[in-house]
Amino acid sequence: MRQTWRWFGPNDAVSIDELLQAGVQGVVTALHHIPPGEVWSAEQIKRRQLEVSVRSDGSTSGLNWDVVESLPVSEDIKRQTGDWKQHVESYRQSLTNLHAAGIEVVCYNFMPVLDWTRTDLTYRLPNGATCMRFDFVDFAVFDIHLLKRNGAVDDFPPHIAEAAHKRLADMSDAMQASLLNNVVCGLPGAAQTMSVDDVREHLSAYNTISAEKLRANLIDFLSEIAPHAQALGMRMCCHPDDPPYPLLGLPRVVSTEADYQQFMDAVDISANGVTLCSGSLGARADNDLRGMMGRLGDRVHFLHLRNVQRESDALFGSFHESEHLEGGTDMVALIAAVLKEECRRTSTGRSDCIIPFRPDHGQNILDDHGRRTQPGYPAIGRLKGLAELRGIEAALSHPLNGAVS
Ligand code: DNO
Repeated sequence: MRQTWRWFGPNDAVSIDELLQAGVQGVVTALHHIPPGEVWSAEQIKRRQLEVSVRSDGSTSGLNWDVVESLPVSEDIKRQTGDWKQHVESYRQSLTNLHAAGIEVVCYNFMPVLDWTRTDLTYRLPNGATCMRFDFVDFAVFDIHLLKRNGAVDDFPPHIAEAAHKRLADMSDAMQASLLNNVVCGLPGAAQTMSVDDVREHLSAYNTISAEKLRANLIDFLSEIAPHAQALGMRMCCHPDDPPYPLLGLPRVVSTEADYQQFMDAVDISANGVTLCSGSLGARADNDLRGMMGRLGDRVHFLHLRNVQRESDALFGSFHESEHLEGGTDMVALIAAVLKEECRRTSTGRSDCIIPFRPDHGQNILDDHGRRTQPGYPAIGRLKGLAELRGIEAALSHPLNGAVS
């Protein structure tokens, strides 16, 4: 397993020097400033590679840009509207340019409008750490009462809608503003302030797009892109919906093993693969992460290892981001499945037998409090996660352990 780390570029509050001290082996990054639909030029890619390759004193870091996360898919491609065909062309060109720069693994997602969604970015745990949380009742407050989306009330179980009604009465204006802000954090352009009207406009563009249509559009996109990636020797890997169920009346088609199986069968080549995110998928009780690694493993090109604590027995509901070895996913079992897949690949002579993973998200602990990092991406909380995951790999790979062979 290759120990990678997400780095948001020179403005990231966690520096390349710090990544080295954390023992990171490779970098996951993206050209976040380039809008979806535009080409990533060879020059811009080179510039980011250079930024990854040096420490603050100008000496070489020895680190490479291993994985792209994400090469974003434009909303036009997802809906097949406007200039979508041009955007597909740009996507192919970006892949060509990335390949020329020596980068092979590209993560993307196919979530309409939203990327990830949380209601609280600094949920306080009993030990003083903070983490991100999705509270189903708060989300219902947002959807039914702040956004006032048509029909929203019918999308929640009656007891949740009722609880939201009661909770709203106890929420100050400041609390409502903060809830709104937390939810829109996962929207495109969230760095700028987005109003409720902006959100409504984004949503209305999907009024006529059913889940079937979105799935067909994903398959069309992959039919164009994956063979190109395959010819270049690259690997595309689709990140799951986070959380893995429909929100705000939007369709979602990458939430379960069956979803993955469907679009992988439709374009049945190895370049059409999976980003196995145990945190996103694990928010849903019926996703069996270890089994998914076993069954889809051949096409898993990238792993996000984190854990969530589901807060109810419902299939969908509230959850918070737990420590990497706590929560609903048995991380030891999952890593054992990853190591087995790596052994299998080695025995068949595959060149991609070492799968990159990153410790996904982390709780804010110690000096993370007060450091201005991206939500979910603190330095120390992630380092703790990485260290724990690395420990599992070391133990399971040790000759004394007969479990892997
Ligand atoms: C959140 C991330 C996602 C992910 C994209 C991949 O922390 O896991 O934003 O990068 O969905 O396309």
